[in-house]
Amino acid sequence: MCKKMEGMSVDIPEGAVCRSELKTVEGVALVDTTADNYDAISKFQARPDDLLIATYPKAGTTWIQEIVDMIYNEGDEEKCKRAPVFIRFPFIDLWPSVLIPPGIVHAERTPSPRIIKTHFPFQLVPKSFWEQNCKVIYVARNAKDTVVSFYYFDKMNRGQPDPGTWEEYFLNFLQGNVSWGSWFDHVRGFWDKKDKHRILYLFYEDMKENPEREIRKVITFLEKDLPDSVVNKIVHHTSFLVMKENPMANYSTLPKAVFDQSTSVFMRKGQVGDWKNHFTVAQNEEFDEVYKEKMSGTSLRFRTVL
Ligand code: PPS
Repeated sequence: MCKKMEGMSVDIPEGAVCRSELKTVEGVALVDTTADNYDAISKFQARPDDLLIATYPKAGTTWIQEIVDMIYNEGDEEKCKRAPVFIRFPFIDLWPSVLIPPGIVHAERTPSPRIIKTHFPFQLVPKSFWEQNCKVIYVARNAKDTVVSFYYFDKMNRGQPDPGTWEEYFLNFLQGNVSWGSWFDHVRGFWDKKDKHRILYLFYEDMKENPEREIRKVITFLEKDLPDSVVNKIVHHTSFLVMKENPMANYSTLPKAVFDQSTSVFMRKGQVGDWKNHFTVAQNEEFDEVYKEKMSGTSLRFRTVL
């Protein structure tokens, strides 16, 4: 039987997690449990030394989380293996029915300095992050690879709305009719605000092209000073192949009732350009047309191949 909002349990039988519906908050599509509790989430109290990791889903959140944790722990992999990623980093948007408490409760119980995850678009991020002048790292990934990654994720994450067919999902994504809303509004929203707040805006494609260069940007932003030997360790520990085998980073500790990784693994391909294996010629044309319209007037540029 499918149950929702029944409190916490560590024993998660098949069917205990059920797929969400989408509801809107200020016109942004969110999973129903997040939308229903948004009022409480919006009142979350940030602390000045919180670091917020903000992303549209599938942009490289887990990757940047691991990088930041390695920086905070000065390259000590064992310390970064202290707990799975979803325990180490409270995800304030979430209001799960099982396994972990609501994200804001999880965050309140986490000692400072906290590294907090959100997928909210700029305007839905709790205001206290801006009032406290918190640092924010935003990672953006090109829309074509994002929609492919998101489709496979929504198939295997049993708490997400049913993605339907690839063709249906593709159209829903273009219309912003997926969890956390429009990719276009999300990447533009943070881009427009990046110089008004302490926001480091990174690109997944740049991280793939030259991880060391991007990791050094993060180290500088966090005002840390680490020797080359530690930077090299961070590059290695956060590479796709190492993270794919790391149970504390690859979500394999989540029960199948939550993430059914027999459908698709979380650390799926980690590439730039995989969209070419999924888009038809017609879909690509349609995508480019919508893209041109929705991205008009911005200086924001993405690479869809390296
Ligand atoms: S989530 O669910 O929104 O938090 O997912 P997120 O972590 O943002 O995105 C998952 C995608 O990022 C890829 N990934 C990586 N790529 C390259 N290098 C490293 N180290 C890395 N870690 C995660 C992961 O494989 C997902 O992308 P796809 O394209 O599906 O493989």
